[in-house]
Amino acid sequence: MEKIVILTGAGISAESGLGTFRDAGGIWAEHRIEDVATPEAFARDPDRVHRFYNARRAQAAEARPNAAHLALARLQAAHPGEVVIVTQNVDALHEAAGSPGVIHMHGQLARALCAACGHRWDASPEMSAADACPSCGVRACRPDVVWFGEMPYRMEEILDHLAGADLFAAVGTSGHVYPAAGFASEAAASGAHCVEINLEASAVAADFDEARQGPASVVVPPWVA
Ligand code: BJW
Repeated sequence: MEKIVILTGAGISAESGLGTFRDAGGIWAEHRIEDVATPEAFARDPDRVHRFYNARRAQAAEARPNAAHLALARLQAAHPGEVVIVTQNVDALHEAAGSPGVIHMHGQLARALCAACGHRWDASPEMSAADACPSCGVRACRPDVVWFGEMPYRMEEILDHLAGADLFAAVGTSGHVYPAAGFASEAAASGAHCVEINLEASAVAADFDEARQGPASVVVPPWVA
């Protein structure tokens, strides 16, 4: 049984209409990271951070999975238990495509997190700093996403998957954000064949054995077939 680990980034959702972060005109061209994607930004101005994520949540709710999400779901269905998808994306497009067990290492727009007690629940479309936690009642509700300086979710499980991988593929991620940017080198160290699928070479392209360049919706379907 072959073990395949697929890391996805914002590029896989670009053709579903969701903006990437670092491409020209991307999210970080419109918003400064220090204003919206750090714990300090949230402590300073929670309303601004909630406005940013409420807008992204509304946009994500309109998006539909594209041919790349659908192809990865088909790959999982064809090889039950052999294909793990780890996504840095906070949208739910892999789930909408039918992928089971997706690991959301940077959290999910659709979930809320209580900064006081750690309770999680389904986010309302318009979250606000005044929302009370359904468990402890404290008004410290934040989006359940991982900001710079915070520990990505389920790292031990991800590192175990990488250590056992025969094949590792990264789809639509720039390789600028760690620890995800280090996954190819982790997987390669354990003997996995590493494939990068992207419009262009990422910042960590040298860690891969093979590159397939082009839009994910064009490159991924024949790659999984
Ligand atoms: C297409 C396409 C198409 C377009 N088809 N392709 C080591 C060295 C240096 C620094 C650090 C380090 N380790 C940690 C750090 C600090 C920091 C970090 O990485 N800083 C760097 C910027 C230098 N990392 C952290 O703080 C992380 N936490 C951490 O490390 O905790 C400690 C720890 C220690 C030990 C072990 C484990 C942990 C947390 C990072 C959290 C990132 N959060 C964000 C926001 C999430 C919520 C939200 O969505 O708002 O995550 S930032 C943003 O970047 C988001 C993304 O998931 C992430 C990655 O972006 P992604 O997906 O790669 O998108 P882009 O836009 O960068 O690239 C898109 C790509 O797609 C491009 O390449 C295009 O070419 C391509 N593309 N269209 C195919 N159609």
